[in-house]
Amino acid sequence: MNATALRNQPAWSALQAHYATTKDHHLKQYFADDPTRGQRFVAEAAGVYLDYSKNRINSDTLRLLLQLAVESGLRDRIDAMFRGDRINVSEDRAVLHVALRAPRGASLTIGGQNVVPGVHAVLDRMAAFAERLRSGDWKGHTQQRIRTVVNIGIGGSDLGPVMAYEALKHWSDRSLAFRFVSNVDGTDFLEAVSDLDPAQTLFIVSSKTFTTLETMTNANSARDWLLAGLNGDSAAVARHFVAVSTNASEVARFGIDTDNMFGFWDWVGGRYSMDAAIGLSTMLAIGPAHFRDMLAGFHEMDEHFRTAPFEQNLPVLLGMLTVWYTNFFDVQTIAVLPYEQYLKRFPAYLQQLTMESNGKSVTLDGKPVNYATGPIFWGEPGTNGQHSFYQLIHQGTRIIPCDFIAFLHSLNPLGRHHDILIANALAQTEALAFGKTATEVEAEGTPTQLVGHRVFTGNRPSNTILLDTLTPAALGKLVSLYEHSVFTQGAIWQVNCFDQWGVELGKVLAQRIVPELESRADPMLSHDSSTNNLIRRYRAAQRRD
Ligand code: G6Q
Repeated sequence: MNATALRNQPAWSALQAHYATTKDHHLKQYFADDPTRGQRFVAEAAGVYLDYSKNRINSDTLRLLLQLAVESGLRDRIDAMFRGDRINVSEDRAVLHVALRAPRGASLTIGGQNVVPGVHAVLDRMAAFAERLRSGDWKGHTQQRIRTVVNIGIGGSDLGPVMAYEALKHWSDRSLAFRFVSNVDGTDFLEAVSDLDPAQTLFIVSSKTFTTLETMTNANSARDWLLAGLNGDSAAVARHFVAVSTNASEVARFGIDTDNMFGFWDWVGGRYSMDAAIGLSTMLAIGPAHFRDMLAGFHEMDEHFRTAPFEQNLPVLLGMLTVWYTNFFDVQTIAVLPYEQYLKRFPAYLQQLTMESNGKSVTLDGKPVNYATGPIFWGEPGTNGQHSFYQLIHQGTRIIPCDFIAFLHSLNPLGRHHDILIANALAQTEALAFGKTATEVEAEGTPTQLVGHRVFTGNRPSNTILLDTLTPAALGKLVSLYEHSVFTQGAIWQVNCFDQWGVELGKVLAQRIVPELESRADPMLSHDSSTNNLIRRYRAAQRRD
């Protein structure tokens, strides 16, 4: 199927016609017409409850969206991924992050080779290391116990680990501290280590390629900082550095003992690697047993995605709703609003997952798309966002579909806090959907000149995603839910969710300008006049002119 073919799908045309006739239908009316709507437009699997009734859809919308999924070959795409086909066509790679959470004894193959035993071999090595470090058996160069772990990585080698650490802090060993350094801005590194004792610090250099400029710059500074604090004894590196990478030779060149390297594979994309060895910091924090619980949660949602009929399939439903808003309502952004403080980095994590995966404008065969693809994802935890940007969601001119994520039980029960938190989440979805009419505002005694300001048009869509408690398994389910929702969207748009040429570009471009900023001699500049001028201005400030 080529790009034009998507727009020629019978379901696509039917959805266009359906949109034209239903686009102004108000959620208030949908709910009035069907008092059971709030129980009908729901789905539950793997302990995740999805209420999608407050979306601008009816049964026909749903039927047509699922028909579009069928016509777009979503089933084949799912099967191809789980079969280990090289579905990352632009990099000629299989995409098998689902194998990272397959139980011991399962079989997922690439080119006839079962990759699951290799996955568990690495998990076992990680677990052995984690036990040693957590028990204090692993000592630093001066025989002191490690008290702080600093993960150095960026993008997929940072956002997953930091999100998971924050999300699962409740389950972590509080006698160990964790820091995450990603930015090449020296402030990030210096602030992270300013109060640390090198003798008690372990660095994890997390880099799939082990060539990423930011990570290697930070890793080199970390090595200098360590050696400066430990009398320059380079033997210390082996006790204070471990690596997570696919590139053993570069790891060895850096001076890290490859016995302390934890590998993964080219069939794991960076943004899909938090449950591979890139999750080493997570395992050190929460311990191997909890880490395995997290993997089991991922796996449960993977199996649901792989096997459940589309109409009950949570990732498919979430993904197709995103397609509905993106391609028919011309929605530009989607807000993700966790009512759970521990998920404060979840929106940042999701930004990479969603936008690096589906921010594409050519199809799998390299042809330009003639429809919109990945929307912008953003968000903040509730209730904080309510006191800032929710204004625009309630009363602005744009439709911003929202995912409200909440847990039935708090990990930190404290007086009435949780009841108030959840009441806010529910109240927001209600207000967004139903709004407040001028008549209602007037009935409250509002002065006439203020009525317009206080009207809420409503009809603003949202999903509510409820889980029981934020356990490691719950986090795995939630991440897997979004991973497969992204996959579903990508299958409809026929884009490659698994490459990132836009990110690669940045890696190359900076390498060209660095020497031009640093050279002693005046460089021959051949950029545009703006870039040339900015380079000269920087050089002048450094007195290199
Ligand atoms: C993720 C991307 C990107 C990558 C980083 C770090 O899917 O590919 O964010 O994770 O650029 O790359 P390394 O792990 O190779 O340092």
